[in-house]
This record gives sequence, C-alpha cells and structure tokens, in this order.
Amino acid sequence: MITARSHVSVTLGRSFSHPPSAPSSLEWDDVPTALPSSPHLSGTGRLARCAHKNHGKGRSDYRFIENVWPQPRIFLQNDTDVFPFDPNLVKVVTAFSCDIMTSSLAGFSKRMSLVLSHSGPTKAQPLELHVIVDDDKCPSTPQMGMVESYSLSVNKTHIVLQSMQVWGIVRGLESLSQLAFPSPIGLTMRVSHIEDAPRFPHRGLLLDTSRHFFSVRTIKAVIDLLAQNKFNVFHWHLTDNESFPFKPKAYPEMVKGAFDERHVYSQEEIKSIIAFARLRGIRVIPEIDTPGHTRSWGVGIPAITARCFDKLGKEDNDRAILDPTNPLTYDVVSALFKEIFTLFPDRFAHLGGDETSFWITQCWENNKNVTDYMKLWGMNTTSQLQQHYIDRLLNHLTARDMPRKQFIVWQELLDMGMKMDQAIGHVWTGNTKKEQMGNMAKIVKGGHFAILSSCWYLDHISWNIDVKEYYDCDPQDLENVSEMERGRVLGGEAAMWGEMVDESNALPRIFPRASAVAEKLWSEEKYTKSVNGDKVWPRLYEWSCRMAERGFPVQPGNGPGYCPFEYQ
Ligand code: CP6
Repeated sequence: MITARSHVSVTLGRSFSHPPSAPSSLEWDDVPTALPSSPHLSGTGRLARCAHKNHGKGRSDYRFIENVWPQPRIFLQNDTDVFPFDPNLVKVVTAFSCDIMTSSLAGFSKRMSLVLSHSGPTKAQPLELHVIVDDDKCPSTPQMGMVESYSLSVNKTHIVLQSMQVWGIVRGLESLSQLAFPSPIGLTMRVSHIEDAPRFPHRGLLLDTSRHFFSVRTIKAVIDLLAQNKFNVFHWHLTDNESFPFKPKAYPEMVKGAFDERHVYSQEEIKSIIAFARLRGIRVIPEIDTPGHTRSWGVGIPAITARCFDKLGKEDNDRAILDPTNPLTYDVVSALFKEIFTLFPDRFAHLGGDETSFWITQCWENNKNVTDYMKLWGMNTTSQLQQHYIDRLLNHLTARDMPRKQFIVWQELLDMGMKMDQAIGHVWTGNTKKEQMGNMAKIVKGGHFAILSSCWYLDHISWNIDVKEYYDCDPQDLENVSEMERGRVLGGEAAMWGEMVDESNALPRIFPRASAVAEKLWSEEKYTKSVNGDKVWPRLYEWSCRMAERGFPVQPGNGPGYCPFEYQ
C-alpha cells in the first residue's frame, strides 16, 4: 500500500509527561471491551446505549459512542477492537512534503496529547502512521473543487491514511483524532476502517464582523472549529451599515466608518487569518456588500452614499445605499474591490446585493438628483438603475487589471431579474421550508449555481437547540427540477449574523449548532435524512464534549448532562 518513493520518518509530538492519575468516572464494566462484538456500520447498534432518556448519565456515555463527526460515508468497526494509544509513539512515514500536512499532524498530536493528559498513562506500542498523497503538489490555497475524500485504516501496528490531495489528509486526521477516547486503560484507539467524501463542495459559515467586532484570536478559534467539523468555507461578511473595519490603501479615510481605530482588521491580520485557514483547508471568501448595507461607507466619504427623503420630501439621514450617480462611487468601489480581490486568494468573492428595496425607495426614488440621472440615461425604473449600478460595477470588477473572481450574490439580486451571468445565488429568505426550497429551485432553474442559508440562522435561538430543524432542511429537496438543475446546488452556509453576538458568546452560539449543518452538508443524504433529534442526541453530545475538552467554549449539545472534561 505504501508508495515506492523514498520515505521520511518523523516522530509525532514531543515527549509528554502524564499526570499521576487522571480522574475517571468510569466503572470497569463500562469499558468498551465489555461491549458486544459485531462489525457493523456505525450509527446503528451501540448508539442505543446512550438513549437520551438517560439524562442522569447522559454526557459521560460519550466515551462509548463510536463517533466521528460528521458521519463518514463508510465506517467499519469492531466493538471489541481497541488498543492503547500514545501519540508520542507514532512514527509518521510519508513521501509527501507539505506545510499543510505537517501542520495538521502537529494539530493532531497536540489534541491527542491533551486527551492523553485526561486519560492517564497507557501501555501503548509504537505504531506507524503512513500518509499517502497521490498528488505531489502542496497547494498554495484551498479552492472550490479541492479533493477532500480520504480513506483511513487503523490497526494496532499501522495507520494508513490516503488521499488524492493533501486536503483529504487534513480531513482524515480530524476523523482519526475522534477515534481516540479516554478509558481506564488510558488513551484508547479504535481499530477502524473509514472511506469518506463530502456530499457538497461548498460547506460554510458566515460571520458578520460589522455589527460587532471579533478579535483575530476568536476568528481563528472559529476557523479551527470549522476545520474540526470538516467545513471548508469561512464567509467573511466584512462590512455593513454599522461599521467598516478595514482601511483601504487607496481610500484610507474609509476607516472612519469603523467603530474606532482599534476595531479594524489590518492587511497583515487578514493575511494571517487566511494563512491560518489555508493550513486547515478552509477557504476564506470575503463579502463586500453593496449597493445597500453601506451606511458606514458614508462616514469616511459622505458623497458616495445617496441622500434619502421620505414621501413628503423631508430628509432622512439614514444613508445606507451607495449613490449610483456619482463617478466617485465607482472609483471607491473598484479600488476597494481590487485590494480585497488581491488580499483574498480565493477564486470566489461575495458581492452582497441584499435588501436594497427599502433604501431604493427612500434614497433613490425620492432623491431628485438620482431621478434626474435616471431621466438623463433614459431609465424608467429603479430596477433599471440597480441593473445600471451592477453593470458599471461589473465593468470595473472584470477589468484586465483585476484578479479574476467568480461572484456570489444574495438571491434577491437574481430574483429581481438582475442580469448577472454566472453569478452564484445565495438563498437566505423563506419563512417555511416550502418557500426556502422554492427559492433554491428558482435560482437553479435560472441557470445559476446555488448556496443555501435560509434554514441555518444561528442568530435565531429558541429554548432548546435547533438541530432537529437544521436536519429537516435539505438543500436538494427541490420540486420540479431536473437532475441537472439539482446538480447546481453547491451546498450551504450556517449564518452567524453579528447583531446579537460578540466576543463573549459567538463561539458557543455557533457550536455545536453549526455542527449539525456541517453533517448535513458532508454526510450522505440518506443518513442525514434518517437523523432526527433523538437519534442525533448522543452523537452530538459526545461531539460537543470533545470540542469542550479541546478547550473551546461550546454550549451543551442539547438537554441536561455533563462532560467528563468541561471547558474551562
Ligand atoms: N445583514 C445583512 C443581515 C441580514 C441580511 N444581510 C439578515 C436579515 C434578516 C434575517 C437574516 C439576515 N442581518 N447584510 C440578509 C442576507 Cl432573518
């Protein structure tokens, strides 16, 4: 199985000293080896042990679920086949050399050492981890279409992890880290075989850094958790009405739109976030939302936002849409996009375009300067004016000196009949599942690729966790669409709008709820459709405990319980 190229061996992790004895709430007869043995597909048999009615024991049971999150496509295990594992005794054997792999191995080792410190000493044997990557290249950046599939075989003497590209290795190491669990015999690993591949190529989280500012540290923690959940897109909603946390080199006065000078992302910080995300196989897609949602733009350069008036002609100072009549608007927008397109290496960029209608009425229809401009250009409707704005914008964004990008826009731009060839539609509206799916269908029937967010609003909270509803929503449950149209669904994004979250609560609000979305977008359609609130409960509880144990402040999975090692 190992390729014939010359192999490099490195020892994983530094030497590690165990605490004398780690606390354990387990009884001996609870040890996994006491469980019935029969090879089976995970997600069936043993999950029943963790019936959620058993609230008293609930969370501690997580050690006995053969959980990998999200659920792998093929996952074979034998209940009794476990062995003591020590990350410090793992020798990595590979012919592949790439910082992405090295960094993932280091992350794996760090996480394992942490769990080891909770497990007490093990009597582990040395073991070889063979990493096989078919494609020699060390990619400069993750992109749409990257290969994330992998196969993983684990036994007492060898672990073999294989993928076409390094991205599959990154995903496979996440799975491997979840096959290990603390037990009375110390850190324990399961003999397993996994064949895995994502269902959708676009699996993201939107984070809004305009309504509240998030530190670089918190953004990196979010990105690390995204990778642990096998997401692959961080959609950065960078600017909006409330603040403009960026200082363009071409128009530095725009930074006046930030909350204050401390609440700004420098180019260096953005680069460091992108580099951090790259090592985890996470694409960073920037969104600069125009022409609406731009109140903060006018703080630095008032002339580029349109003046607004009510029906009686009284001025309303809520200037939150760009002035499409001012040539300076296009200069600023194109200079800003040029910087953003250069800074962010992803081939996709999000252009926003949402919720313009209110401001179009107030600030375009009731603004004499704007209506005069429309007459001059022979335009009868503000819809034509918005199309005019888009055409002029696209002219700049596709100019020769601009980095080439594939554009994503919010759905209503396409719904309003705006012509934007090749744009990907991002669906965010719909009060019912029927409406949401109808909106998806409209986009793909119009010949566009589509991304779904409507069902996965992390800012909408209820007394319990909303995962059941998250599972009930499937991006491809479309009526009256052809197979080709159905194939235009690229995936989806959980959306963390920033009004109600800041540094203190964003992480627990995102996870583990976004983990349900991660599974919906990664795992097989048949599996995620079979998952209901009851069925997912023990797995999600285990997974939330694992993230907590790894040092992330995630909220409880759902219902009462405890983790053997809670976040602190
Ligand atoms: N901000 C921006 C928002 C929303 C959108 N765009 C939004 C509005 C209502 C709901 C969810 C999100 N807060 N810029 C729409 C895409 Cl329910």
